[in-house]
Amino acid sequence: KNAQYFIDLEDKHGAHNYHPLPVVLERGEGVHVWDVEGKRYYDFLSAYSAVNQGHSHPKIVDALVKQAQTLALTSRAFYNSKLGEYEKKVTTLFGFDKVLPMNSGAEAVETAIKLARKWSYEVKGVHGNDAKIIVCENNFHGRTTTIVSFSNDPDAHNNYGPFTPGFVKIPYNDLKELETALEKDAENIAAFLVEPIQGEAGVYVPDEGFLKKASELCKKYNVLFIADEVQTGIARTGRLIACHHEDVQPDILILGKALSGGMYPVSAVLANDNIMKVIHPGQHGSTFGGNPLACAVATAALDVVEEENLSEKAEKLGEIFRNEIKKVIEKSDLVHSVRGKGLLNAIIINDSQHSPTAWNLCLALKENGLLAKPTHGNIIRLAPPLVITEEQLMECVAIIEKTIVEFKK
Ligand code: IF1
Repeated sequence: KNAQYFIDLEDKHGAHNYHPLPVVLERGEGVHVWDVEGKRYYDFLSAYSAVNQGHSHPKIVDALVKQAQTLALTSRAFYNSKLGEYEKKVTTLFGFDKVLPMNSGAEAVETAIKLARKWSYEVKGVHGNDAKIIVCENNFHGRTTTIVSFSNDPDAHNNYGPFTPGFVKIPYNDLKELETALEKDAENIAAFLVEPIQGEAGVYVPDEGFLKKASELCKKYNVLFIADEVQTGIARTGRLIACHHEDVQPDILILGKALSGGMYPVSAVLANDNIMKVIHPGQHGSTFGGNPLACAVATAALDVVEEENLSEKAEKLGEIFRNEIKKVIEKSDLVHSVRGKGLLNAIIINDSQHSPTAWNLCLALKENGLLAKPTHGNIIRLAPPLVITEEQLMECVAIIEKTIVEFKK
């Protein structure tokens, strides 16, 4: 059975909501994945930063297998012997009183929105159904109907209405607009929801000080600062969460993806008691949220982040990577620039957003043994698992250099 067989099956029987690179993967280990023909690749997508700990990390696999053989799911109708210790670990590590466990990133964002609204009515004193949440242009927070209501990406948003009201959009990285929006309607605004680096928008890093000043503005107007660190969290940007670059502790922290090392869908919403206390039994939940398997996996995944110093590694290797890529850029006019933080980086291709150049470059990278995917046409995200060694990273730089230098439009 060759690659085409599997591609044809997906094409025939699966909804066409993705346009994958034509490679069929069947195995992964650390920074590598193998296709059905046995060819090995460096994974520079890391499942959108979910496999920060590397593919099939033995410690996380062990936790998964052991717990699956013991107890996988109880529902929250009963206590289980894994949840409490996991909750203690995750709250201690990130510095919050409480955690609310969910599964997907989008569910955790929904949870944060509900929590902020409820807090605004019951603690802040917003009236009726007037609560508003400030969000940013070009955000990506997930795919639910409420979340796509405040997306301005036409693909994510169009024809999914009627849309959920209560969101105010401002430009990203714009403190003036944030303060204007806060000032205009201070008594009705529950929260400011923001990605510390905009991932889907193309790894857009805000100006230094933006997060710090934004969080201070929120405090000034009694508005919750919600950080969506689903993609930026868990050491990806060189800190445990990207907010730590500016010593910001969000009021509500949203985690997902690499919280489980990509082994299992595990997401979380963290907040202190003064916020989390507004949710009482029966007011929010999930069949799978906080299940023993998820807790065992996430506990192991967080252990790996600490034991293997993945934050420090991402910080150091990210510096090296951007410096090396800058040298490559000088040798070619195909790539315009490189940007990012830690090991969440992107190169911007010197071509229009709708040109096929970035896609074709990704096909060429694939031929040379490295997998990456364009985002928004002319931007290619480069985000290897954080367990990559410096030697492996330099090998990848060489692959990227060779591919760029040899590339013909
Ligand atoms: C898709 C991007 C990454 C996220 C942030 C919440 C979620 C995500 C900041 C929802 C999810 C994904 C989902 C995936 C593509 C992807 C993505 F290209 F859109 F930007 F990661 F790079 N907050 N991001 O980035 O989490 O419900 O998916 O678990 O195709 O939708 P989820």
